[in-house]
Amino acid sequence: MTDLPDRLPARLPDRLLDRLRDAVGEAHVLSAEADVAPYVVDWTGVHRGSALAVVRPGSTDEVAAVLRACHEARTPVVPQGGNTGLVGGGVPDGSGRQVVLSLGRMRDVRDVDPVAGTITVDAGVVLADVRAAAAEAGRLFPMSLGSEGSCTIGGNLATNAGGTAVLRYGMTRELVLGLEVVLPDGRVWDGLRGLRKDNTGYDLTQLFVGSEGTLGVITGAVLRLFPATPRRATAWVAVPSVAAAVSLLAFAQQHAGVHLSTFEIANRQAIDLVLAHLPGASDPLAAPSDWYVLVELAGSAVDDGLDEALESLLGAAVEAGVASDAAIAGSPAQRSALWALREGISEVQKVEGATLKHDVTLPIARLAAWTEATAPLLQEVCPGVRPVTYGHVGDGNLHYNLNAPLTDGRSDDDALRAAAADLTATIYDTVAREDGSISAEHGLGRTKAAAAASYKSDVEVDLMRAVKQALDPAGLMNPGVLLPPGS
Ligand code: FAD
Ligand code: 2HG
Ligand code: ZN
Repeated sequence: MTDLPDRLPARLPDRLLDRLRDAVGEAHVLSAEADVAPYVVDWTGVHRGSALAVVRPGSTDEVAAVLRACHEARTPVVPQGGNTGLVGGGVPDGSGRQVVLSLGRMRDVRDVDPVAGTITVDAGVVLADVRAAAAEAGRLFPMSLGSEGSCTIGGNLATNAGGTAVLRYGMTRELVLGLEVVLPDGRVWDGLRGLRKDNTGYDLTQLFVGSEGTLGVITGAVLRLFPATPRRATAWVAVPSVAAAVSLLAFAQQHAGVHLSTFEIANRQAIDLVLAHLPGASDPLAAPSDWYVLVELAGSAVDDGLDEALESLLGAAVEAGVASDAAIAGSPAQRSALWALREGISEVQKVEGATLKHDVTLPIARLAAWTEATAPLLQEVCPGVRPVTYGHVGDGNLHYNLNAPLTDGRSDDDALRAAAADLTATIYDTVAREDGSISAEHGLGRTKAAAAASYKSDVEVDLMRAVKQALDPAGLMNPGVLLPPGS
């Protein structure tokens, strides 16, 4: 790949800034430190960079003009949606030479077609707004993340986001039919087709899904809609172990079939943090348990009896010893309270102190043995480290996040930071040995690009580099993200 020149000609930034202002209007090119600040730090607060400017185009044509100008000036571009990514992929590096391209002004729902089952949106539309537009048309857009009030469809597509509905509806890549993308040189690829069947060559749509802003800027998408699910039955279930949770999953699949829509796990440590830091949170069960599962069944208006089905499957599970207790939501408010226990975990981990995130996935059959074997290894590396383990157990995906040990009752963040590299290596090595993946749903960003390359075969890394070279030969799109710097 062509390397960028080490130093840009001295006058170039000014000329580039003028061209960017011409492209999107002066008000939408931010360069004052205070204006740029929110765009150069991520949600975790861990990834911080600096930017030459933040550009906020209002249309696909404006995105194209921005990319043309940056391409001619050989200036790297970092696409950014809601800036909720957890791996540092949406914020610039520390060089001050990168332009952040925010999709925040591109928020139009272009079309909803309930009969075809499609919704066509700008990439900057917030996920919750896509879900609301679908609901208004009597349909469901199933993707659901704790960040859905801020993250954008462009970011979801660029990271191939997962979330709590993957079990039933699949990852983002299974929810998209077509894309509109601005290429690194400013050309526009209009692939906004809503066809279910289209075998006319390489699947370019899927190439851009999960590309984390390294191949182009997604500006629009045609997404799939599903029948609405107004009937829901939700339970918070105490289970003695991860092995029991996996057995309960098999039970639930057997008893509830297609109605099983959510199957999320959390350990007691996670729930203790929620109870300590989330206002209004309370434990729905009388006695504490090592592990919990949030189970939800969902169906259409004709699917009566979901509560009874859930109750009977949980009764059978308790009898079989795979669950010890359960609380079934008796009202929408109780359902929201159960969901808050699960969805609040990321936020309360941050409040508690330094956190080391690991978004791993394993074959479901090996999940329990891996979890049991790994916990003591981590204690050897960092005594007292607190695994806050939760996630999408139905997909084999655990957020095996670590909070710092407590010293005199306070989070000893320095101890966690000192041991971070060894803790992460322990987790990644054991996951790799069990044929798992070191990024299930958050992507690689800047945090994991090097590690991922080291766990992949040379052939796989070469293929990824070849794709990057073909679409972005000047290496201007989000350099250092997904592939390690210099590759
Ligand atoms: P950003 O953070 O802005 O960007 C993410 C990446 O996508 C960057 O590499 C960026 O360059 C690229 N990008 C953004 N927009 C575009 C575009 N239009 N074209 C090309 N590239 C683009 N993730 C999950 O998968 N599952 C979860 O359950 C989940 N829960 C979360 C809960 C919380 C509380 C938080 C804070 C995050 C969570 N996330 C989850 C992570 C995050 O929300 C997702 O990765 C989301 O898809 C990112 O969307 P965004 O718009 O914020 O993207
Ligand atoms: C979730 O499932 C998200 O809640 C966030 O993927 C996980 O913050 C995290 O590590
Ligand atoms: Zn998750």
